[in-house]
Amino acid sequence: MERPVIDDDTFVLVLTGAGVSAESGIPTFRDANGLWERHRVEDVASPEGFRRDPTLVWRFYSQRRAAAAGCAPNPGHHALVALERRLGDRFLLATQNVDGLHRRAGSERVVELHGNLFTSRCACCRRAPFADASVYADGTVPACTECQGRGDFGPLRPHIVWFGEILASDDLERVAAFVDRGAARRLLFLAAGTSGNVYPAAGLVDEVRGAGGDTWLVNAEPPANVARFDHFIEGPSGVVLPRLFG
Ligand code: BV8
Repeated sequence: MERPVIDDDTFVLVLTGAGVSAESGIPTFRDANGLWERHRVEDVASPEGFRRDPTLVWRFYSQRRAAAAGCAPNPGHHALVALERRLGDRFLLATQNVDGLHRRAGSERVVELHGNLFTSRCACCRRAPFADASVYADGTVPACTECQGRGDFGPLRPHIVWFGEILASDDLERVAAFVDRGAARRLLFLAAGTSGNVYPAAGLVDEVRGAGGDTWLVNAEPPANVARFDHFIEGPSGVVLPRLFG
């Protein structure tokens, strides 16, 4: 199997998607039997859907919280932890996954581009997002305890970036700064387990290529954007990533 050269000058930016958690038992989005086959994305993962039916949205995320809490990181997650320990600040992991499995595996330099399943925030007030593993299976829409009574009482919502919402600017800036630092030395980009359908994450490969970086993709099958990568390794990330970096 082709393997990337990682020397003392190399900066590695990793982008992961749902495929990396598939071997932990977490369903992907766009595969057969994926989440978007059973749920309309505009109903459960958009601000308009939440305004229309917050009960449905909380049921969807409650089910996912309950399922993810029972899952454990797999060898793909652990291989990225080992790579980070080797590279230190020359490593950054940008994940589209909200399941928290990278951090549970031990990854520290992590940017959760699409938020976190086990964090909630108020839909109305400026209260800081907070850790929350609550499951609302009975149709409850949780209320914010901080703005209640001050006239702008609002429901809590999952701390997730929904379609049509803007990703956190400090997260995007952290990734862009890493690309700049790596481009000044030797930059390697690895995407794993992602179909390359969702922007801005799907555009990262083009940014890295524009900066002169080498681009790798590990995926169970060739996705539509495979031609935008310099190297493609077909296979399950839980098997391929430990072989690449083990
Ligand atoms: C925004 C909720 C600014 C979280 C998610 C540019 C061009 C076109 C459109 C746009 C554009 N820029 C912005 C857009 C609009 C939109 C977008 O991208 N639309 C697409 C669909 C065309 N983007 C946005 O709205 C973003 N916001 O840009 O703000 C803005 C705003 C308004 C107006 C202008 C600008 C916000 C995007 C946030 C999306 N949030 N979901 C949740 O509940 O989890 S997206 C959802 O998709 C998940 O977060 C997920 O992480 C993400 C990406 O999916 P993947 O991870 O790739 O998963 P998928 O199932 O697709 O693929 C899995 C792959 O793994 C498969 O290929 C499979 O073969 C493989 N696989 C399976 N098993 C394995 C495996 N591989 C390896 N090993 C295995 N074992």
